[in-house]
Amino acid sequence: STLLLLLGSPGTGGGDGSRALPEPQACGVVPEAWRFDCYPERGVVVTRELCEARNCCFIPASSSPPAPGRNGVPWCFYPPGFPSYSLVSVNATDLGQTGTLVKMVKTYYPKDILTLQLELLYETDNRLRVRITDPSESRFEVPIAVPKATEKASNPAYSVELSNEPFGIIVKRTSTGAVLLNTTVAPLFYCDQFLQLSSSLSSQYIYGLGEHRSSFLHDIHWNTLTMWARDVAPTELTNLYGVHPFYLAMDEGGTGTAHGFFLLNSNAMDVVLQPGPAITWRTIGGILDFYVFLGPDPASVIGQYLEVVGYPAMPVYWALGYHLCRWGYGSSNATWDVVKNMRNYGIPQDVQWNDIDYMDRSLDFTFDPTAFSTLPDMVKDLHSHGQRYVMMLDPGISSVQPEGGYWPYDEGLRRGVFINHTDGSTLIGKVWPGLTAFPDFSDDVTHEWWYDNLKRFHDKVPFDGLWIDMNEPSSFVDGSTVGCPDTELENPPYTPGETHTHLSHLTSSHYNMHSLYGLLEAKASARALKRMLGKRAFVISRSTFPSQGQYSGHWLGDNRSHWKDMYTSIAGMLTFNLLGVPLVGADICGFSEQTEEELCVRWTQLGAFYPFTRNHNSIDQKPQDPPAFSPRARSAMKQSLLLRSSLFPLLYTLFHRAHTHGHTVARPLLFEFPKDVRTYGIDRQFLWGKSLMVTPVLDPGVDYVVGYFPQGLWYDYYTGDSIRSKGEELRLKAPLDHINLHLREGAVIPTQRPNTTLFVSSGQPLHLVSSLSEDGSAGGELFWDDGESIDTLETDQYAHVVFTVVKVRSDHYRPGSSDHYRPVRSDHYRPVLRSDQYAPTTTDQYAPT
Ligand code: MIG
Repeated sequence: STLLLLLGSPGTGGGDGSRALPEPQACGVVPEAWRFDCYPERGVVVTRELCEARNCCFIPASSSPPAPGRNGVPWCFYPPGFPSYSLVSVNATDLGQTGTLVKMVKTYYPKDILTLQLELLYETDNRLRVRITDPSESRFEVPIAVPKATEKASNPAYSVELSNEPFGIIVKRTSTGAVLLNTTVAPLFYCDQFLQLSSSLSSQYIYGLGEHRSSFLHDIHWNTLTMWARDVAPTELTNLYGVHPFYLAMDEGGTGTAHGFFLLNSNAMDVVLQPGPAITWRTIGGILDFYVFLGPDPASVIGQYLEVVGYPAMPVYWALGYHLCRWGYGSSNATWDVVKNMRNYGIPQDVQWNDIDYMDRSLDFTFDPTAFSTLPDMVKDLHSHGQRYVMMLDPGISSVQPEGGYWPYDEGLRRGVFINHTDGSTLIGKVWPGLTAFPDFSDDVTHEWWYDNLKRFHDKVPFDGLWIDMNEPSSFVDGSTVGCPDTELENPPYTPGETHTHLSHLTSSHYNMHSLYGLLEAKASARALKRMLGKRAFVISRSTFPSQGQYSGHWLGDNRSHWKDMYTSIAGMLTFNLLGVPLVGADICGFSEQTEEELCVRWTQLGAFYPFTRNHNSIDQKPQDPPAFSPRARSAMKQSLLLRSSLFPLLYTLFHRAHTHGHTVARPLLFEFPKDVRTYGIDRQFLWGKSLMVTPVLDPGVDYVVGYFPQGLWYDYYTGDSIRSKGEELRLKAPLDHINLHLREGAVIPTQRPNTTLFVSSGQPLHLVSSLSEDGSAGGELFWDDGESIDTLETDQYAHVVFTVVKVRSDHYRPGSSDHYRPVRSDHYRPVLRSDQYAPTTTDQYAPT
């Protein structure tokens, strides 16, 4: 075939007339940035022979070999005109169009589906849905409830063009003509276990695509993001605990408009970003079912995405307090001592947690009868101090019966709640307690059994919320105790990134549902808690999937006590806010390895602005709770936690907005300043809502921090001093006891006198802080209710107060006169800091450079 390529004789290759090798000129015209990988299999050294056997172009790239885990410029790529599907018919439907796609030539993967059905659904003016399915056989579809449109959008913000030969979809924004999607750039694949769709991207500014550890703005230089839920400590270039095939992208040309894309598919997949800019979705199952969201601003894109997968739940108020946890307190008394210490120092703490070490022999729904004998008393004591208790549960249920039997397993077997092998026997893996069975949370019977277990345990230990770990699900053995069967599902023709070691124990449903496990466990847990306690459920889950926010929050997993991990937590937090899981935070001070005092102080200050604020530490590390440090460090931590507590009314109101409108809580600057390209890559600063900007120190040994201030007037939160920025970087003073906070002009934010636990319906007085804009106006709001009842909005048990400040310029104001507006010296506008309002006492917070 090498010879044929050199001869460049089209149409004569390989005996099969349609299998022609591409002409060298055709290969040569493809720019490197636009090469779509024809040989993505990992671990294969792609030779000319292998490449040409696929009828692809083989040209070594100019660049040096790619970094590990990152594919560089492909040497083997699809030529223009590579066989793909043709659109042979199109018909109008009530909601859009339907069409038939056919393909004549099989690909090099098994089981091509040669006839496909295309459905275009103009669901709303800002939402297009496209489904490509197999008309002859139904394939797996993700079991989450998405809205069903009943009427075709009347005035869509998008237009759709279909290319017939080869088939492709081009989606444009009507108002600007910007191309948001163009799938003609590479051939479409639709085989039983290999589905691939590529598209141009309209810019290099792309966000989302969790769960990965990276900067907030993704790198598009040959960056493969694998999606397959996996128990692995946050590392770059590898798939982590959750799966979120959604991206937000800015339109071309820096106009500030944005759009989104969501592939509703739960199979193992690779998502490849390349500098074209372009994207490839490569999944090994399910169907191609995707949405395009038209925004037009970034925040609206997220709102539109969350309309599809569900708005996040309104958290119970104490979810927003300070949580303290570690693996390896060793006993309930040691845990209790930490709580007492916190109280002695007057440091805010709403919730105490325990990790698996509270369990008896690592068994769920038990507690160690000796080391944790006082656990029930500790929990009662927490309650009598207005504090809460949360403990860990792992999904693996021990199948080795300890003496006296083990109800969760025995009863689970009796009710048939566990995942089985295809022959119907219980699949056994290995987790902390040893051999374990795995509950099948896709089944209602399992939900009932989970509830019964929780109830039985709650009667002994009246816990308030749940921490669900290991739910990727994680197992310490590949497959099961009997290994893996030798089936097509176990040996897919293409294996996305880090999936092979876990592409195991695959019953056909696990192949499709693996990455949904954490979602379904969270759903079962939230349901059970609501039913048992009659209040909003508190669940924090390690594994997540779209729609997760309806049931749980998320922590970012097993980070290390490094400065870098503190920095990447901001990107993680912002990404999960885009993904509809705003209740998110990282282990403050770091999980593995030993933290240091300075790092822990800075991290506690940043963590005070995570929507979910928890200090958690690994086993065998020295304590890192605030009392464990020097008086100076301790008081800096205390100050930042009191500050958080004082801002609770704002935070709670932001969560209300997330719950009712799909807004972000911790918000990237680009959401508020989408026309300012300088904000697009910012992930060292962030906002709470639209106005409160947080500029944490992320480096050791410094007493200043540089932050970007988008154009406008900003007020130092503590002093009220103002800065008028042209859109510039400023150097701010940042002594160890200080975290920089600035209020954007035009805000009114509700605050509360802080306390060591949060109060909602009674107790601490509320205040307002207002940062007037140049024209003397400002606005804001407060959502307030009892903090824990379910559906207070629906049942009208809440207060929603809107604040507006208008400057009345009676001295000067003449309607219609052109000179009525005069800028006033900015220091006239200071937030009113009332004497009883909490403001940490530091001096000289900023010094513009
Ligand atoms: O295999 O329960 O991410 O927070 O402390 C480790 C022990 C299991 C992993 C969690 C971590 C937790 C730890 N768990």
